[in-house]
Amino acid sequence: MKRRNFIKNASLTGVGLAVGSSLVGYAETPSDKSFKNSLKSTNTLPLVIATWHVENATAKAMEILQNGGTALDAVEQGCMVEEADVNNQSVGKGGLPDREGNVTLDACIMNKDGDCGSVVYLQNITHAVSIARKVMEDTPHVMLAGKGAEQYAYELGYKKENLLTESSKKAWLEWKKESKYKPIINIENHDTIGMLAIDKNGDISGACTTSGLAYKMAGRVGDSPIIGSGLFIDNEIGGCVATGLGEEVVKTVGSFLVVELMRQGKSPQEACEEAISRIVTKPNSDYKNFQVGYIAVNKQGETGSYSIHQWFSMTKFQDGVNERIQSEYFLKE
Ligand code: SD4
Repeated sequence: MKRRNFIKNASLTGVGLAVGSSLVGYAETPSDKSFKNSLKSTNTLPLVIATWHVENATAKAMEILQNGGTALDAVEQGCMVEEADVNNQSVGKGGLPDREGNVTLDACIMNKDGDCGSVVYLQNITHAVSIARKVMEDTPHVMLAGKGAEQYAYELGYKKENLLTESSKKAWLEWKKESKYKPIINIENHDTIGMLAIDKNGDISGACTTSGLAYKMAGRVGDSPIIGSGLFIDNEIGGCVATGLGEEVVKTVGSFLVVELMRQGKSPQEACEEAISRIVTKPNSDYKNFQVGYIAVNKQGETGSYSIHQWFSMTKFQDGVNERIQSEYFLKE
């Protein structure tokens, strides 16, 4: 049984690699020498990558890195750009609410020393990522939830805010008419933000922040604040962040898996593809109906991204170029 699964997984990974190689931006196969060289030739530091289409966020992070700031400062401040953007309906202020109309935020952050902090089910505070950082730096804990996290934010001087904007409220009221729950694939191509940065010293940090799935059950927490699932950093190896249906990421401990695969010698691209294959090869996987995407960077500054469905993208800022890179994907139809 184990052996059969192993073979099944191995062959599917092979499919992912072969299919991926024919796509956007990659003319050669992954085993082709020039393909490997092209990945290696772009590894100048500092660099920042983020999930989805978030050029303003990566620009903010790069500004910090260029001024000699740490990767930790860069990912926090980059994520804060999206948290404050009321037009982004899946992060921070303006995020779509749960079924009861409450906007609840999940976020986490991890630094070069392997320290981490997270907040789950945080309400009434826009900058969840900053509270997560404070949990990491100023408390003896890793994770604060709900009222405790909110109370901690007030103690830090944050003010209570209404995170439900008029347009998110309108969307929720519209949804309530039928109350049909189905994860939305690639919502507006602009979703949960996960960000990874390497600073001038070569140190890696990462952060992730989200309002979670729109119209989730009250109390639901996704992958984004769960260290190892939504985010993982190992400064010796690299980092990974996830987006999409958090339940599936949690079940496979996705980001930790990607970093461990890189430790074993896989490139960031190969590691992301293998982590997606673990999801889609599960018996009875419903992967046609949900999206998961990973982005990853290794210590050498090589990057990769992969998703189940088309239209996932990564924003990358390196060598003065801040660009959106369409991700390779598994499901070709
Ligand atoms: C969650 N992973 O709460 C988040 C949502 C997300 O793209 O990333 N959507 O499950």
